[in-house]
Amino acid sequence: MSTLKEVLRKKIDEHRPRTVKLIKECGDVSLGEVTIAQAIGGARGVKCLVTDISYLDPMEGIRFRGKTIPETFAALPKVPGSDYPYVEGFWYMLMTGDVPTMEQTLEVVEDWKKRSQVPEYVIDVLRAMPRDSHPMTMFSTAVLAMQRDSIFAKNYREGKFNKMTCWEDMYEDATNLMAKLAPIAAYIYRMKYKGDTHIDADPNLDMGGNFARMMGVDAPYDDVARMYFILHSDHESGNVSAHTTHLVASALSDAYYSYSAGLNGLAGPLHGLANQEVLGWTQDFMAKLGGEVPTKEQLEKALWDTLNSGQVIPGYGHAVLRKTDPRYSSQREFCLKTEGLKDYPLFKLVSMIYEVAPGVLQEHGKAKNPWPNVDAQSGVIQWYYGVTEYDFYTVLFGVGRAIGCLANITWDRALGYAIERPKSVTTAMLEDAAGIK
Ligand code: AMX
Repeated sequence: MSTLKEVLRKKIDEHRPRTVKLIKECGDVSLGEVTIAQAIGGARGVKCLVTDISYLDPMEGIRFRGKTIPETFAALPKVPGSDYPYVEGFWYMLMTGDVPTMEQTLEVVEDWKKRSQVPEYVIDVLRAMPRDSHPMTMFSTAVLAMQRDSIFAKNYREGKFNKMTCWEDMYEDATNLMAKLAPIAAYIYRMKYKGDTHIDADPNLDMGGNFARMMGVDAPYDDVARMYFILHSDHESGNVSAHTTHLVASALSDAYYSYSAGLNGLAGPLHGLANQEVLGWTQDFMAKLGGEVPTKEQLEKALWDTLNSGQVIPGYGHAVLRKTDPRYSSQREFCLKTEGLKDYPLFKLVSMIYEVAPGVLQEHGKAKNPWPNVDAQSGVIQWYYGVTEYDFYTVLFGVGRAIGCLANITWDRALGYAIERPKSVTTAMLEDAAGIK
């Protein structure tokens, strides 16, 4: 039995009475009313989800288990010779709320290694797909294909479902899936873009190190991977990928069904695909100028042209945040401290967009948040290290996002969260409520 699972069991036992008490004794306490604008407008700001894995403050940005991004990076055990922590240690922290010791972290590293072998049938499924399928379609299909191996689904089928212990099956599925996602992503990448050549994992490396190796990209891409996966892991529960994963899991669907669904939401241009869109927009714009870095005036005009043609400026705005996304800042800092990257023309252009776009969006007057989100910056780093196939960027996001989504649905099971079923009303009912009929 792993230390992580034992610590998690203790945490779950301690936490359960809090949830039971809240429902039984305080269930009628109101968290606010729902307006017509919220009912039509994507439930923005409606407080109806519960998670302790992360919290998003509109002004401060994300905290993982109470820690800001710099605090998270500072607290976790680092990979020897690296400035960045083990992704495996971060998984331990999101699951339990505790910062693991090096020993506890290395236990997870070993556990993931044992579970990381991608089944041959998944490779067959990927190879049977048209090679020009979007990599997100391939990634989500690979996750769904593995559903046949779900321990939760098997035990449920065999009548072994138990409300108090079923989180353990979810935990096993979540860990098995987490350990395989990076190798699957790297396999898709090399099959689609690198002449179908593949590189085996090195048993001496951690998840981030092995991902860089299997992608075929040299250091410091291992650090980029660690940073990227941690930054993209979780953004509380209301975003499309996390909410979809939670919603599907609430029907007692297993981790594979649930996360495959979450990935399909992540693939949308208003969500995870935005990082691909940002780079596409930026590259097209530079190409029109013959590869030159533009002047601020040229950039301002291009931003207005985009808005006037009815499109959004990708990488800007957010449903909750009202300032620069600290995940953007963290990646920007990486660029500024990395020789070569800080003078890279594409980074300079992205920095220039940061100077110009918020003013343009403010003048345009629609977006509630004119500041950049995580996606405005991440593609530049990938491009710089030679991962130029930007169709693939959302897959990277999907590997990272799994950490948060899978930790969340493990806790959902542990706390017995109910099947999700909000109530609909008709347009006539809204008109009635508003007194305009
Ligand atoms: N460019 C142009 N218009 C924008 C805008 C942008 N970057 N961001 C918001 N707006 C517009 C909206 O389309 C909306 O217009 P409408 O009233 O005509 O429908 C209006 O401003 C109000 O929107 P909002 O309340 O500020 O944002 P939202 O909560 O509805 O949507 C988001 C949030 C992220 C979808 C939106 O800001 C957007 O489309 N941004 C660009 C895409 C992007 O970067 N997505 C990635 C987000 C992070 C992530 O999930 N990976």
